[in-house]
Amino acid sequence: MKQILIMTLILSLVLATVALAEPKLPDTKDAVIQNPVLLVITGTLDENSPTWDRGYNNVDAPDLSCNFPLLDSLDGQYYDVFCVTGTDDNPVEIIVDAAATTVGDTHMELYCDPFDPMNPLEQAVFSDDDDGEGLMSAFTLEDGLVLSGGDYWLVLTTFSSGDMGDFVLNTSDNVIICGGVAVENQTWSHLKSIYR
Ligand SMILES: [Ca+2]
Ligand SMILES: [Ca+2]
Repeated sequence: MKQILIMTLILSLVLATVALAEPKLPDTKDAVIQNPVLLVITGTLDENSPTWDRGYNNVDAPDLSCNFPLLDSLDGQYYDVFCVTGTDDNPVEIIVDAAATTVGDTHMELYCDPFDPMNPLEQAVFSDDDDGEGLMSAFTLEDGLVLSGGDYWLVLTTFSSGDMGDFVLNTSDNVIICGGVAVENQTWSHLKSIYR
């Protein structure tokens, strides 16, 4: 009887460990941007960045009703967040520029407004780990993500906690910063000061 109890305990611990671990799927996609780039978003993740407990789900189907099924994952990643919206009813592209990014393994989420980093599994529209070049993240044309319905919050974060570096996101020409700010010849810090 005692042996059965110990075996049950061990099995429970193994199952709990499995449930907490996010699977790293084989990297079968290496998307690069197809449409002209209008908006370039840059940033840095380091010890000055906020942290959150990001979710994940490798389903390639955005949910514009804000119920994308994010699952609990590893905790404590640095993140940055940007308000974006779409200018037409065509799918958008938001793709990490692998050549210009020094973060080793990016993760990207999109949320409806409001976005609450303390409740990272709520309000989600989409998520991606590795659909860009190598381990970079990408929302691709094939994903069918249309952002004409209002303001959304784009989160750029890392796969693991402690990862740092610079990142560059290219977006197709139908993505703008919330409020319709003209982006040409603007620095990102200036744009942030407008909507924050
Ligand atoms: Ca990744
Ligand atoms: Ca990839």
